[in-house]
Amino acid sequence: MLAMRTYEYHHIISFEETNLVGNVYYANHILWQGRCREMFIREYAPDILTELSQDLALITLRVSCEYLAELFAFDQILIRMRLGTIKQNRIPMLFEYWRITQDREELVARGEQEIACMRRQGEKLIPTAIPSSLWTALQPYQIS
Ligand code: SSV
Repeated sequence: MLAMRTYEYHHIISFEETNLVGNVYYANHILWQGRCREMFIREYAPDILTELSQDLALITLRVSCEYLAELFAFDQILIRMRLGTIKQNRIPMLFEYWRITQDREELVARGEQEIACMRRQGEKLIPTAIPSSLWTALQPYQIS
């Protein structure tokens, strides 16, 4: 089987992300999905940032997370992002959250989100093709 390529984002959990009980507040997992996709753009298609300040809009259509284990301050997390099946202007992303320790990697959460490429036209949002730089950056992550 052909292994699907992943984009990796590393994160070390801070006390600011934990709650009174000491474990990570659930909403942070969604923030990390956001950081992961942004770092991908920053690394592989930075011109998208300029476009976003003009008429491009990358609209988040859905987000989810399935929590498998509690996380704590100083845990080292590796987020692996995979590309789902692109349909028209929509880009689905799949996330695996791994806790990394000296001797093992533990799957601690799974997530998904989908964005749509749109352009602002006055008050309206009009569907638009995936911008070419982003499309090119995504190609190595498509399963053939
Ligand atoms: C302003 C804003 O909302 C930015 C959104 C950024 C979206 C980035 C999407 C990147 C998708 C990357 C998919 C890569 C799969 C391996």
